[in-house]
Amino acid sequence: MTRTAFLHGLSFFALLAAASSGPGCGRPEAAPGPALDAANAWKHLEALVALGPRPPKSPALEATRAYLEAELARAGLTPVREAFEASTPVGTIALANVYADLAATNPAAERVYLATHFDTKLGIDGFVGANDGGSGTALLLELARAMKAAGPRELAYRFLFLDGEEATRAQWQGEDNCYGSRHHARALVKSGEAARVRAFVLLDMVGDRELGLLRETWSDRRLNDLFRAAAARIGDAALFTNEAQPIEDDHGPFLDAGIPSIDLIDFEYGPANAYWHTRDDSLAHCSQESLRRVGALVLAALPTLEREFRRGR
Ligand code: 1BN
Ligand code: ZN
Repeated sequence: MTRTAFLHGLSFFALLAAASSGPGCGRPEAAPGPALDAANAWKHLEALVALGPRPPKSPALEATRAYLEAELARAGLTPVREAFEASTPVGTIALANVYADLAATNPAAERVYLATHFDTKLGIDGFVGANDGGSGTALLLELARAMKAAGPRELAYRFLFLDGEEATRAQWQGEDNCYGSRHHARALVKSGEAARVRAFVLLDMVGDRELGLLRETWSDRRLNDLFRAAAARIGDAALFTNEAQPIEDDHGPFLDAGIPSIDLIDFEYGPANAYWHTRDDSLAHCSQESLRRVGALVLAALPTLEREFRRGR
């Protein structure tokens, strides 16, 4: 057979395969990745802000939990409410995390956490936490929807919405903060499940209109590098600033549990962070585009994380 006839034969089979598997390619196409709809995330943010401040014991905080459960169920996931009592300087408070699991192709697969907090800080008039608490929650709901719609991945995922992140006192001191994350991480360690968690990714204050994620220095260095590389790959290296700073946040208890963790956070909210924990943390200072950029970053980073990130490496 001549080379031309051979190629001709090949192209005949290629055409057959292309006709059955999609345009322009002779082999089955990879399943499309999750398609994030930033407008959906923004709608969630508007809905959360419309509930008003979400501090401990408020009806708005309970309405937020109910909203999370309803939206996770609408996405085809099964929400789980993890209720617990937190002993705080202002007394014992009933709190509840909400989470939903996305099973992997392999039922024995390890798990990655995508997490955020949804509460707002007590005692600040008009503080609705559009960015602080709202943005991560809105984006994580949309990530959960998009990832569920795209089907199972190589690793299992848990979408974890944390309660009680904010301190009950004015100052962030000692253990008066991160109640939901400490509760969840403690239970993971107790059950032995912590050893099967590949990584924990926290989204906090990711809706700032003038977005700039810093290098949070408690976070796992390899995860910091992995997310920066992903930003560069999608042509959005500007998503990260050159700032490096340690910030205590909900990733702390997971780091303490030996789980590689990262806090994706913008901690320059307004001039000299002037909007943080004030009534200026509003929709007007957030943008749909910022949610889109961080969502795209997370989705771009996950395949590398799944492929290259192994515990103990
Ligand atoms: C993030 C959002 N944090 C609180 N609300 C964590 C934090 C704690 C940030 C102390 C800076 C200082
Ligand atoms: Zn806060």
